[in-house]
Amino acid sequence: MSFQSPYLEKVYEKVQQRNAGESEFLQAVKEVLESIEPAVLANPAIEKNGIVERMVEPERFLVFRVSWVDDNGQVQVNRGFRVQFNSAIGPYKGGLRLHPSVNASIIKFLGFEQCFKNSLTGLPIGGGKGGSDFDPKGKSDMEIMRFCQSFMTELYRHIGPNVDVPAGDIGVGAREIGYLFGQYKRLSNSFENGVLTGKGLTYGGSLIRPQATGYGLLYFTDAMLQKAGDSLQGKTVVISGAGNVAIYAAEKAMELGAKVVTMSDSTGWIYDGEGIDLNAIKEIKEVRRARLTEYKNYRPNAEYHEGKGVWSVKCDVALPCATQNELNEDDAKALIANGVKAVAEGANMPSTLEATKLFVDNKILFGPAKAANAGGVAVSALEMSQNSMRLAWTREEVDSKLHDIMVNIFNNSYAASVQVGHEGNLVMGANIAGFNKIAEAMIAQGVAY
Ligand code: NDP
Ligand code: 2IT
Repeated sequence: MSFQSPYLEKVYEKVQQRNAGESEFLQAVKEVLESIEPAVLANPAIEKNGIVERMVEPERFLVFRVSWVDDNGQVQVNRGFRVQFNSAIGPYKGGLRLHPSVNASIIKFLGFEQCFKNSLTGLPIGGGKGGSDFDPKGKSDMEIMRFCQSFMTELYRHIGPNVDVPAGDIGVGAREIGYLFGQYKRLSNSFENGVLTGKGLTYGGSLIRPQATGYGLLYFTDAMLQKAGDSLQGKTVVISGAGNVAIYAAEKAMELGAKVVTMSDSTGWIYDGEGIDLNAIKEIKEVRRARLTEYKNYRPNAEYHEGKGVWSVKCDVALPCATQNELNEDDAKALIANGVKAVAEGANMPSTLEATKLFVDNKILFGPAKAANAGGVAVSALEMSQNSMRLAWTREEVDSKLHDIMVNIFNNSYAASVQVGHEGNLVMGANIAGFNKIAEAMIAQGVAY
């Protein structure tokens, strides 16, 4: 193990024992512990107060059965999860993921990362995450509704506007949030719309929330490029994914003068040298919930390839926006060999540890997920503010707050990287800036959990 600090070494050993086999969670913890080392060595109060061993252990981890009836009258059983990771700086906050791969390791890695991300936003939100191994693909609206109602029938007793505020993630958008909110309202007999974010506009949703993660990612990428005296104007951008984050990342990249040439889904990827037709993507993915194979019907000159391949395309900027560990060491080598200037993570932990190290060592402008994709949860926190006030801000107001938050996250992460003598290493900078605020709040609140 690569720790200088015997304290961190000991904490990480314990994490490995306690969470044996949970590869995604261990990966996320390892990256954070390695990068906060200078902050831990510089402040003896961290070890004295047992901060790191408390941060790596969730405050609460709920696992529950979700049974529902499909359209054929068959009973189906899924497993539901909610991790309430850290409430030092605010109510637990984080999305719900519906995907067949969901398990304890994935929920815990996402919840752990969320704590630092939420801290970086500067807003009062703690960290949480949840979801289920339910596969939304091919399900009817009624099946989605029955699943969401059953899921909420257990979850509702554990959440609340001042307790834990779920939102969307993979497989969860406005449709699912609507069904979840309807069931919460019925069970609690109370219109508390601050309990969920990502809601529809008619019942307390915020303008710009659907766009926020993608737009925020580009505001962050723009800030990285500007610091290096560059901009997005005229850049070639490759994007993976074709879901919520990918679509609005592409939209903002184009608005800022770049050309987006790829997108992907879980079966294949498209290359469109003339620039992706985003209206076609929105119709295929948002309206019809169909496959990217259909893109050729709109743009006959575009290429469709089965499997994975976005990172082999020559580009200036790469934006992984699909899922964890989708960009490995070989992909990073290919991107670097092709002259990539900036990589910013729209997805959570899309780069493996080896790929991240290559980007950092080669001085590629690298925006780690916790910092670069924080725009989604930041606007969720703004949605909570609007719900508390019972008022709604305009599109321009929300967008300008989002922009300022992303620039602040970049500046704070950059400043933290300078402070520890690793100027420009935003992996260290973001982890340290996020960590320090939570640590200070935990120390102030004493040892109760
Ligand atoms: P969506 O469900 O809208 O889209 C996910 C996209 O990624 C789809 O194109 C999907 O393909 C693809 N994908 C998902 N899983 C896999 C997989 N195992 N292999 C290959 N492709 C896959 O989700 P989001 O856009 O909301 O989320 C994308 C990423 O961004 C996730 O990592 C999420 O945690 C992260 N994120 C999301 C935020 C949000 O506000 N929504 C905020 C911050 C981060 P297909 O259509 O075939 O399923
Ligand atoms: O990973 C994330 O930050 C999200 N899925 C958004 C969480 C939120 O509460 O808006």
